[in-house]
Amino acid sequence: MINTAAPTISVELRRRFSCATRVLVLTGAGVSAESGVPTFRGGGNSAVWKGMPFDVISSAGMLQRDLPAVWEWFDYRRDLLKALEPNAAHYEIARWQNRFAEFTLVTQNIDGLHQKAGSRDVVELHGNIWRARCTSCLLNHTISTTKGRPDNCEQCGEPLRPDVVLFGEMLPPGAFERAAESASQCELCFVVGTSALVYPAAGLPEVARMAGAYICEVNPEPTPLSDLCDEVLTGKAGAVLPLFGN
Ligand code: BJW
Ligand code: ZN
Repeated sequence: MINTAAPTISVELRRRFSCATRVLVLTGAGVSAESGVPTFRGGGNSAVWKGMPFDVISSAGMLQRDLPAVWEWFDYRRDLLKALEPNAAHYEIARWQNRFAEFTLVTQNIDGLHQKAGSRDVVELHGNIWRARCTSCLLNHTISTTKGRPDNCEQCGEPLRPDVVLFGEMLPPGAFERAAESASQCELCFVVGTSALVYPAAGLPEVARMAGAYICEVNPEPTPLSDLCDEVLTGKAGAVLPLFGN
């Protein structure tokens, strides 16, 4: 039988949460699952597009071979996303930015739901599905929910590509460095809704741990990071995170 009871937050974690000044939150696809965004791995939800696993279609190689197919996959996902709203986990994390003196939200998600919930200055490790980038001059273009996306750069006329980080691509300049710097200085680190399989993001909790931070994972399933954590809150982010506000 599945245990649906809310996990208990230890006295130690509550104490640290009330005293902390430097806090880092790392999120993954699971934080958006309760908004209706499919996760990548696990369960029956593993992303497949026209018979291709997501790590094939969302790869640097596929972009080289077939940019229109990559756009079709991202157009499909933007279409799904445009009606979706942040959930209780996104809103709770947004409240934390005003609670701690130094707060850094690092996300692997490209859906923009943290920002929609009010989070500012989010470190987006894997880009954003609501932006396109010129393949030549690198100019960013915002993609609106209402108008169609342009195919070519408004500055130089060359083709655009999704401004997301595909497998085998480098992260945006400075993004990982900023995240790693915050991880190396935080006292409390939450790891929420990530399978912790994709690097370099999955290495951030280890950086925080090495710096002496208390690590708390929030996930209904164990991950390769669970053993490294000081505390594992087993449950859905939308049910667990609001417990901190009470
Ligand atoms: C809930 C929940 C609820 C469910 N509440 N939780 C070191 C070792 C080995 C390999 C590498 C390495 N360093 C780099 C690599 C290669 C590669 C990599 O990591 N591969 C591994 C998979 C083996 N990394 C890269 O290529 C990265 N680039 C790079 O490192 O550049 C340098 C370099 C270049 C060239 C060669 C070598 C190095 C780039 C990674 C880009 C990842 N991009 C994607 C796709 C983005 C575009 C798109 O959306 O299509 O990003 S992959 C996909 O995975 C997506 C996600 O951001 C990312 C992480 O997934 P996430 O968020 O963890 O989601 P899931 O689905 O895996 O897990 C969901 C979790 O939620 C589960 O645990 C559930 O239980 C939980 N959950 N409901 C809370 N309600
Ligand atoms: Zn251009």
